[in-house]
Amino acid sequence: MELYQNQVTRTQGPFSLRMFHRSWGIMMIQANISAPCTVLDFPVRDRFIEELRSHTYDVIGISAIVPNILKVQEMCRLIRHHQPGAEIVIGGHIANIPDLSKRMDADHIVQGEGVRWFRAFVGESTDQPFRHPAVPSGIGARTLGTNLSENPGDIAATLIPSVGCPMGCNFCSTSAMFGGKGKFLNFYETGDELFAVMCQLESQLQVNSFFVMDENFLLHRRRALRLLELIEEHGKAWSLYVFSSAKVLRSYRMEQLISLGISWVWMGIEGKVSSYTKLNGIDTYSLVEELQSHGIRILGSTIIGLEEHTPENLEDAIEEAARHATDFHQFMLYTPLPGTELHRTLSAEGRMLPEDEFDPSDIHGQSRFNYKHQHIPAGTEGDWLLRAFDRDFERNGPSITRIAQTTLAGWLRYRKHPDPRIVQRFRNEASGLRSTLAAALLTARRHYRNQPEVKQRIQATLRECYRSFGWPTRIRAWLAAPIIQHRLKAEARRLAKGWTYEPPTFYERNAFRTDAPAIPLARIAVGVGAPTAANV
Ligand code: B12
Ligand code: SF4
Repeated sequence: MELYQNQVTRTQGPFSLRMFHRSWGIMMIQANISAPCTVLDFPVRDRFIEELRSHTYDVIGISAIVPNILKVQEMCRLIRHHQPGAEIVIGGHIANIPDLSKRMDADHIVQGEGVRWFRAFVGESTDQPFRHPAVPSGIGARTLGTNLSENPGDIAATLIPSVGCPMGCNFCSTSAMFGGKGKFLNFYETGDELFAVMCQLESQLQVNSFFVMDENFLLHRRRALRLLELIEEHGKAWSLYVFSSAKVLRSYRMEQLISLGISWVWMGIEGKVSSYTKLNGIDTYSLVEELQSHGIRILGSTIIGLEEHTPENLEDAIEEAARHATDFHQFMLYTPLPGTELHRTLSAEGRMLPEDEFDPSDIHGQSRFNYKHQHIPAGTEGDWLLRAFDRDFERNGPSITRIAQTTLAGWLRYRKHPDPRIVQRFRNEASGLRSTLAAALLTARRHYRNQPEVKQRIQATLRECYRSFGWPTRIRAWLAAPIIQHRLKAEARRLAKGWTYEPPTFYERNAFRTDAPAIPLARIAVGVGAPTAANV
């Protein structure tokens, strides 16, 4: 349930950003049905069995992705054993497997949007408005061996405006699951609706930033521009973290992006040899550089193992990715997933590997191919992927220091902006630079004392930080750096011993479940047993 460690900062060791994300799909369903409902998120096997033994359910829904198929099979078996009267419903990305019903003992397989399906299933009207759960976007964040603050104001709210993506790239299982090219589903059609939800989340969770879980948020232009008008009208100093294709980003003026509060963008950077058109005609180097110079942090995403990749050109593709010097970089293996055009094409060409030649749990984009690549010898793909992570880290240093650099650039550029709302937004974002981030920079600079290129970049950011925020920041950094350095070393030792970071189990009922008041109510889903220094 980790985003950064699994697929972004994977080889950054103790500098990696660690954090969990809740299962938003089932939370969304729970928040939107009036039937009594309990969510058990991230249970271990024994906890799942305990729940089946201790409470009787009419319906048990399971949400999963394709690599978790073996776990879901086992869960169905356990349900049939302990609760033979329950109906089993399976949804989420796993439902894209065409013959899933033959592979497991379930009563319903639900492809696509689950809220409306569940409403219909339990006999409720399907066209009521969606109720948005109030969920912090990440839980248990830590880096450099230090748990990060989860106080109101330090966290972002999850905002889910839509599901699906109309771009319909042939390998994209998300687009495929919600109907493919040209199709998507808006939970909130207009900027007004979205703004109202954001205001509620702002007051309920005490946040001023939003992780916008929408595969191409800015593509819905009318909604985004109306939201911009309302944000301006109401003087909201909000930050928005979005996913966007480069082409769509370029269709906005920089002032619009800044005024809308776009402060973090997840963007595909497929490289020169890619045949995908979403980057056509766009110089991603200058785009990244320009966005960063305005304080917009970039998570670049590069696919390893595109059809055109060969052992001869992959080194260049990796170098190209690293040269973008994005704040974060995700690398993923090109993987045909069931339900996609790519999967159908490779199946027709006879290039998918027989299922007994791989473990389905390994097909998650970070380990191995499930097909025969035309040029990359089988078994070498995982090494290429690690090379990409390593090269990005080696060239650009820890992501935490890159974020500091971009955030500082934004502050320096906008601290005197005539609109106080914009100044406030950049002040909020830069607040960490006055203390913890400055200390992290000092720690990293000491750590990289023997790597001149990285050290120099960190040093320049740190100097600018001291210059901008003065002696109090310098003193705080000096005082905190030895502590962080100590924690960094301790974290490195823990990692070397094979320590893993696991999410806690969440157990929450909705307000309609009145027979078990002892189960915490899912109002604000911060949940039970969030990780603390004591239990990691
Ligand atoms: C957020 C996210 C994560 C988060 C959190 C996941 C979590 N806690 O469960 C993090 C970052 C941790 C993560 C990790 C991974 N992820 Co991920 N992730 C996503 C992402 C971007 C959004 C999912 C989401 O929350 N959407 C918003 C909610 C509202 O939509 P939803 O989940 O689809 O739910 C709706 C329907 O699916 C349905 N539904 C869902 N569950 C159920 C259950 C029932 C019973 C019913 C009826 C309906 C139903 O109703 C919901 C409301 O409409 C998707 C891409 C995408 N846009 O879907 C990838 C995606 C799901 N992840 C993917 C992968 C591969 C992974 C990793 C394996 C990556 C890695 N190598 O480590 C890990 C594995 C995690 C794990 N062990 O399960 C793939 C899955 C591929 C596939 N076809 O199976 C996706 C599709 C990305 C991609 N295209 O490659 N992921
Ligand atoms: S732009 Fe991204 S989310 Fe949309 S279809 Fe292509 S890969 Fe999927």
